[in-house]
Amino acid sequence: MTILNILHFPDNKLRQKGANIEIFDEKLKEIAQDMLQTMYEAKGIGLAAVQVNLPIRLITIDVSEKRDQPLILVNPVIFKRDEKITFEEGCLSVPGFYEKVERYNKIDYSFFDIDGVEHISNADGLLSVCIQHEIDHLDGKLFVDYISNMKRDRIAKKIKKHELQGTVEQRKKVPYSI
Ligand code: QAP
Ligand code: CO
Repeated sequence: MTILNILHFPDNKLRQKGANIEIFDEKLKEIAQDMLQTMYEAKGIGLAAVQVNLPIRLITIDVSEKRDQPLILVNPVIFKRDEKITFEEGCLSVPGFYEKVERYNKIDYSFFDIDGVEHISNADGLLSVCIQHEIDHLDGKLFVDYISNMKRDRIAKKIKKHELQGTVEQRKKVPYSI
């Protein structure tokens, strides 16, 4: 298993759209396990393949308190939405920033499991918001797209600055190799 590299906003690769998955093979199972491991290691509740630079319609989720109820959703589609809800969201691709976003509280959705079997299910509350957030990733959309341009630009600047500082830190550690 491998910890995958999570892309950070404003990386343009986060704007890639995920393609529908048509082959349910061992490789897909491996990717799903790597994504779960990556999500748990980063202390996330949801991760979309696009966030790890894989433009396919695959998401992993675990909203359970004990973090022992992994969900793997392939080609998820929401076909019914009900009741508005406002949720303070974060994102592994927008580390350290949280903003209120309006979503649907109740959804009916379909997905394929990792073996290629189709299921229909419903969700509300946190799980519902998480599925909407992750499907957005598969369409190249981020939660910061719902906030003001001014706030979004400020967040982009701050993340870029942090990342630059990270590079500086790395450079300090091995000055002789640069
Ligand atoms: C999406 O988000 C979500 O900034 C998943 O420093 C968020 O797992 C769905 C995270 C809220 C519904 C409600 C964020 C971890 C994790 C950070 C996440 C951070 C460390 C975000
Ligand atoms: Co996210």
